[in-house]
Amino acid sequence: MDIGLIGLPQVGKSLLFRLLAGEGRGGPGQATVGMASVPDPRLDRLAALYKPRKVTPAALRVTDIPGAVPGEDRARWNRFLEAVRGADVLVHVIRAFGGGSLPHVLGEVDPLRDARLIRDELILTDLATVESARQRLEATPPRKRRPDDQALLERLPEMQALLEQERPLRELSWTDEDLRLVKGFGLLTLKPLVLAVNVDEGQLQQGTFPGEEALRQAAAQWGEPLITFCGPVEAEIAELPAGEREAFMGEYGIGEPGVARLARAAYEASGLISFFTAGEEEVRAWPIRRGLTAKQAAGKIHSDIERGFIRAEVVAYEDLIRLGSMAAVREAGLLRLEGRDYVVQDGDVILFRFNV
Ligand SMILES: Nc1nc2c(ncn2[C@@H]2O[C@H](COP(=O)(O)OP(=O)(O)OP(=O)(O)O)[C@@H](O)[C@H]2O)c(=O)[nH]1
Ligand SMILES: [Mg+2]
Repeated sequence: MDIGLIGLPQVGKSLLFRLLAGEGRGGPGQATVGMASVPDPRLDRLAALYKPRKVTPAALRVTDIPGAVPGEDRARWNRFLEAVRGADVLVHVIRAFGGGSLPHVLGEVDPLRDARLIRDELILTDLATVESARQRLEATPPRKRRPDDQALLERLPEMQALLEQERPLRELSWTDEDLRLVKGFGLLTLKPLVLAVNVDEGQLQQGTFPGEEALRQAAAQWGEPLITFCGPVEAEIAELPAGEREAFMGEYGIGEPGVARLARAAYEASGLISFFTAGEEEVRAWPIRRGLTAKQAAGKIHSDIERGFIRAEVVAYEDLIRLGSMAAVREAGLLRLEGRDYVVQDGDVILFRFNV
């Protein structure tokens, strides 16, 4: 799963990237790649219970994509789209922070305009892709069409109609089979998108930024989560010793770093859930796609555990925390023995039994 940081130039993407993933790998003008951990308060509670040697949060790949202005530099814009194709979830970083010494690339600071601009460009790009695929298939004589072509021809007009209404493809309902059919197209508006608004210190203190209400209304209508953060303040939080962070954030009226909320929003938007493994050695969160079976989830840990799967011993996170120990869970009859086809739920704490 790869989160792509997208947006106009000079909005704070690279600063956000460093906050999420540290230095990363890549060159000037190229997409930079790193790993971001996804903070989860449940993991901390489990760690407090087990006091393990090691605590491992879920992690996501993050790509910092150099910003581009639609319609300005074709080559740069195409490089931008190419990088966007490679991401699974998009975080659109939008500038709300005020002028100062750095003018906005489009002049005025206007968060809703920027959100619309990128959204509309991604929709237009998909429309062009869908139209040309449709024309190509319609021009192919029926006897020369490949097995998938007929199914595609049935699906493409609906996609095109939606895009023509300036709405993204993620609004349609997609089966795994549909997704397989369009996989090669690299459609951009199928990807979940999170809006990340970069505010300045004054706006953070006031708890709002100019244009917030209009942007929130649009985001709600689009079904896109919206997170605000202040790059420079986040950088200060990250530098503080853990014990001083809470008091510092309290001065700004925030309970949790914006980057933590953002990582979690991207994680949730991508359709991932977490199951946990917990012991004296390690407490760990494992990201999986919703709907995976116990046997498939075991394979995320090690292929041997999947192959030799016997059963999963499962307790819900809430039950374990409420009762305070595995022994108490067992006594209360809340430790479930599940077979290979059990569908893993978010927050399951699992011990896999297997033989190799
Ligand atoms: N005032 C203020 N300046 C910021 C903030 N975030 C970033 N900047 C400044 O904006 C400039 C650009 O920040 P970057 O993070 O490099 O921007 P970017 O979005 O990666 O830009 P491109 O890589 O060109 O697309 C830098 O000079 C930062 O210091 C912010 O929250 N407030
Ligand atoms: Mg950058």
